[in-house]
Order: sequence, then C-alpha cells, then structure tokens
Amino acid sequence: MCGIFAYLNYLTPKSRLEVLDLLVTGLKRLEYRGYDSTGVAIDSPDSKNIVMVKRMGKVKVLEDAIQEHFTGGEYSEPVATHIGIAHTRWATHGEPCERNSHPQRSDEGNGFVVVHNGIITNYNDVKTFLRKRGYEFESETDTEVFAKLVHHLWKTHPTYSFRELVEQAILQLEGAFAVAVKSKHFPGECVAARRSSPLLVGIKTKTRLATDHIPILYGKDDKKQTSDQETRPHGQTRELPVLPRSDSTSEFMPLEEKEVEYFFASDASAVIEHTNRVIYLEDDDVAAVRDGTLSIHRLKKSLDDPHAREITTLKMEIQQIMKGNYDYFMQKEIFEQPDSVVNTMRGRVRFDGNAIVLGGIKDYIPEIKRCRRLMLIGCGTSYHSAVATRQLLEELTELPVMVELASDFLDRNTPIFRDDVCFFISQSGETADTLMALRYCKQRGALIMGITNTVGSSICRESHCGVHINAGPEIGVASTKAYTSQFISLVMFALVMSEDRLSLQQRRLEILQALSNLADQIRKVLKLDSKVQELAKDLYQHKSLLIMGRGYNFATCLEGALKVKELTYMHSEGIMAGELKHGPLALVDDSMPVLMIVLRDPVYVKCMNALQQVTSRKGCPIIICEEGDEETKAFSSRSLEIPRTVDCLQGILTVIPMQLLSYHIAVLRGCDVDCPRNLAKSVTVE
Ligand code: UD2
Ligand code: GLU
Ligand code: MG
Repeated sequence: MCGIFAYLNYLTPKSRLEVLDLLVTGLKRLEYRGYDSTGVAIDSPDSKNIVMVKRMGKVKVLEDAIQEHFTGGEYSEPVATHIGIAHTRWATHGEPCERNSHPQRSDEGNGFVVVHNGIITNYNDVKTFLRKRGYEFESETDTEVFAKLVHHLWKTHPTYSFRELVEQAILQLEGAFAVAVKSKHFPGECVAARRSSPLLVGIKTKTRLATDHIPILYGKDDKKQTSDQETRPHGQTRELPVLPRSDSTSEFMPLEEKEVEYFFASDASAVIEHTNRVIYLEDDDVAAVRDGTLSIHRLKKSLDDPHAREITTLKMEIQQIMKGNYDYFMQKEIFEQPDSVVNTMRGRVRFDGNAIVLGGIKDYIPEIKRCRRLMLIGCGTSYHSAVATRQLLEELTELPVMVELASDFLDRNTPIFRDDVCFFISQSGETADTLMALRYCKQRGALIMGITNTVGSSICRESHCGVHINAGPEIGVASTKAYTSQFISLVMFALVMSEDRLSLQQRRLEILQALSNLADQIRKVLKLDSKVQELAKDLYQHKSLLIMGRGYNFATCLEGALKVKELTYMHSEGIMAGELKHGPLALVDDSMPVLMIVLRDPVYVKCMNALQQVTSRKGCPIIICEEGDEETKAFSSRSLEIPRTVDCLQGILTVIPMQLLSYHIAVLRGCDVDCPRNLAKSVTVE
C-alpha cells in the first residue's frame, strides 16, 4: 500500500529546498499507487531539529504548502549531508487527515520520525504498553506506535545504535510493513526495513561502484559495544523482551564511498531518474546508512540466507517500472489477489483458534443478531459481491437477506424499518447512488454498515460501523481485487454471526480451512493466464459472449459479463442457468460464444442439465470446471480447470479467469484497459 521515499545525500551538498524538491518529485512518481495524504520531514536550518509538513490530498497540495512554509534564505544554503523522508499514505488506521499523515513522530520534539507502509496488526497491544509508560498518542495510526516504541527503546537502552533500536522495535511488531526512520538523535543516519511490503535502496555515486554486492550482517554493531546489562540505566528491568544481541558478527565490509546519495523507495519508479543501481530488500532486511556507509542486516539468521544482497541495474523505462512486470494496472491488480485477500483477513482471522474478529462491528453484533433482515446494497461489481455471498449469509445467519441495486432500491422507495441492518458496499466509499441509499436508510432508523476499501470515505464516515476490506489502492477503473476482498469481508461477517451456533461449527471449520488455502489456490488459478489468453484469441472478434452458471457461481456470471462489457465494449450477459429454457436458450446456436461454470457442488446436476441443453443446440461452450473432473470436461474441447474449494468460496476462484478473459479480450481489441471509455473509477454522481 502507498509510498515511501527517502533521500540521503552524503558529502554531496544540496540545499534543503533542493532536497524538498527531490522528495516531492519522488512522491509524484509514487502517486499512481493511490493515496489520500502526504508528508515530508527534513532537518531544521540549524540541523538540531526536524521539520515536518503534512497535507491531506494530492502531492501538489503538499508542494504548494512547502513553497509557503520554507521561504527563509537559510533553506537555500547547501548542506553537505542531509536526510529527508517522504510519504504518500493510504489510510488503514484512522481517517485521512494531517494528524494521521506520515511522518509520525515519537514525541513533541520530533526525536524519531517514521514513514510506514502497511499495517501493524498488534499496534493496540504496543499502544497499551507504551501508554502505561506515559506515552500519549496524537494520531489514530498504527504507525505512531512504531515511532514511540523506538523512542522508548532509545530511552531504556541508551547505548544502542540507531539500527539496533529500529531492529528491536521491529521484533516486537506483527503485520506487514515497510518503514524508513529518521532521528534528530542520530543525525546523518537513516534506517529502513521491510516485512512483506516492498522497499528498495537506490545508490548513486560519481564513479562506478567497486562492488556489485552488499554483504549481509548479523548481530551487533561495530561501534558502541556494551553488554546488555549496561544498556539498562539504574538497574531498570527490561520491559519488552529485547532479544539478546548475537555475537555472530560477520566480516564488516560495507559499501564505502566518499560521495554518495541513497534513496529508499517503495518502487523503482521513484529512483530511476536518479540512478539505475538498486538493491531490492527482502523480508526482515534492515538497511542502515551511517557515515555515508550502507549496510544490510538480517533480523534472524537462517541457513538459506545468501551472504550478500546484489545491486541490480535497472534497464526499464519509468512507465514500465510503475506497473512492475505488468502492462496495465488492472492486470497488476488481478495478479495481486493472492496478497490482497490475505490483507483482508489479516489481523481478523485466526486460523489456529478458528476465531474471527471484525473489530469494526464487534460491538454491534448483539444488535445485528436481533435484526429483522439484512439488506445488502451496492452498484456494479460491489452489488455482485452481495449476490455472491447472499446464500452463505442466509445459511449462517438464518436471517432473510435482501440484495439490492442502490439505484433501483431508491426508485422503489423500499420500506425500511428500525430493526433492519443495511450494508453499503463500495470500493471508493463515495459511490453516489449507494451513499444516497445509505442516507435514506439511516433516516429511517436502520443500523448502517459500510463495506469499503477507503478509510475516511463518505460511506465510512456516515455508517454506524463497518468493515474496511484493506485490499489496497485499486487504480484500474474495472474493479478486480476489491471484488474478491468485498466477497471475503462478507464471508467473514457470516462466520462471525454463526460463531455460537453449535449446529454450524462443522460448516464454519470447513470454510475457515478453505480460507486458509485461498491465496495458494488463487496463485494456481492465475497460472491459467496463458490458456485464457488463447481463449481470448478465439473470442475477441465475436459480438457477444454468454456466461452461464447458477448457485454460488451466478455472481461470477454477472461479474464476468460486466467485466467483458466495460473493458471490451462487447455485448455480454450473465445468465442464470436455471433460466435458460425461459428465454436465453433461443440465443444459442453453433456460432454463439458461451462460457459455462460447472462445478461439483449441490447444483452440479442442474448445471450439467444446462450444459446438455446448450450442446444439443450445437453450442460449444468453454467450461470452467474442477481440476481433474474428466466427466464434465468431456463435454467440450475448451475448458479451464480450477482447484477444488468449499462451495461458498468457489466464486472467488471462478471470477479470476473471467477477469483475465475480459482483460485479454480488451487488449486484443485495442481497448484502454485501465480507463474504459465513458467510465470513471469513483462514480460520485447519481
Ligand atoms: C482496525 C484497524 C485495522 C487493524 C485492526 C486491528 C483502522 C481504520 N483499522 O481495524 O487496520 O489494525 O484494527 O485490530 O484503524 N467503519 C465504518 N464504516 C465502514 C468501515 C469501517 O464505520 O464502512 C468503522 C468501523 O466500525 C471501525 C473503524 O471504522 O470503527 C475501523 O474499521 P476496520 O474495519 O478497519 O476495523 P478493524 O478493527 O478491522
Ligand atoms: N497503516 C498506516 C496508516 O494507516 C500506513 C498506511 C499506508 O500504507 O500508507 O497510517
Ligand atoms: Mg462509520
């Protein structure tokens, strides 16, 4: 999620204004990743303090604020060595506002300031720990605990190096994150680290580097050695389980250059204009720069660790890098789904204890359990996520569940009562129709729940409670990863609602088990990509595509058809297989492209029926079936096999080939994949 950019110039004089300019440009290159607020930190003119500027909204707003703020002549004086850090934030903890923007700080004196991407899942525990020690928090972010924890460690272990402080802090934290830290107590130094969120170091030197490798180090620093005992002032007892510093120092042969500039960034697009020499950090790497020297440390030693990190030479253009190895954002987002589904469950699903906690609604569960019915309201893809999970919600909540398109719901002046629970589903949280429906229901006294990807959005603010799907920013106009994350959020809700139903425990276990395998299974489905591309070649010149299925996979038909329509401008229809003989069968002949989803679930026999109806009209459908299901496959020369999962999660695996198919057809037809004509990402008009 979002962007980190840090810049360190060692013996390469730059004025603070130049540094700020570099930082802002770095952030601009990361803008495509999606964000809601920004911030920078640099040294004050006397180099004794740290100054921060943070703003809501675009990088341009920050740029203007910087121009207003840093007017004094002292900002144009060159400094030999300096560190600046910058950030674009996509809020996950606390609404987007200046206070919650990064850098977050350790104390009013800005002792340690940190920029962070990702989520610290145990931040509440750390916060409680620090509060007991007198720390007061000024933001709602998880990030702030990081800054304050480093500060606390610094107080209690005054002889630790900057890098060791950051390492010790990281050892206490859970979740997925990348961080860059700056401190007025350690001038000229910068420490960065990653776990599951991307981070790289760019290196710029005047002459070519003598080495292509930076050795990996373990354990204590070369300087400032003291025993653990001495690190605790006044015999104070250790408060956090600080790991012993290992003695396994490897040979210290860091990269040493006289004049050097370093960049820490979430991706290469932000550094490529400065240097093409980068090191991609791995999980649990800690990179530290001190006296112009970069060293890379590992938190834990493992046998298969390499001895060094390689400096790679980037050969790509900026445009290419932004999308990684992908041609389009939509493609990138499709391929991100193994990670985004895990992020949706992160900190919420405990697979070992079979427990699920949705922090955003847990206080409302008793009220929800007493309700008269559940209403799920959305538009487009969000609506389809409701269709996809309706059956499971009915099964696990034993409540009537209504699924509504926001616009139609309003047109009908649908009766709403105080004991209704209404869900409003929207990726952006700003969808006008959904928001209007929310206000309509709120006025009538219903309990309002949001399911959104955007913290601080209108739907989030105006709802009583809700679930953030945490899929990360979605840039492609056609929604992909937000759909699968909305889907999982609703499944998690169903699981929470059935927690104390004895008769449903077996079913719940089966679903939890399947959720734990989901990421791997999605990876497997994504391997169908080239096969799907071949199918797209067969289809792209046709006028129409019918997508048929029923039960848990009907939503995939609707969503698949919507993807095909919006991306390829081809006609497509999602057809409930049970409705075939009531009309759609008339469309079927030997030239009409048909895709059918036929999985081994309770409606298998009925789906086979539909399949036979189609083939006997000379239709030759593409079939999505289960791995190894030879019997079903035999009905067609073209099939896509997906791994077996529990019935109610099949829709996640079956929608991915549809996303890929629409993507490939769009590319073949020369359509603008990321910005289909006439459409906008966030539909804020009715
Ligand atoms: C919070 C953190 C999350 C994670 C977790 C760990 C935030 C925003 N989230 O997530 O990142 O660390 O704690 O325990 O800090 N809400 C609405 N409407 C919506 C969506 C959410 O009102 O459409 C409210 C929700 O009721 C809650 C807050 O926003 O009060 C955060 O929701 P969440 O889903 O992020 O909550 P949770 O506990 O999973
Ligand atoms: N979890 C942090 C926050 O909400 C960082 C989010 C990000 O990746 O930008 O502030
Ligand atoms: Mg709210």
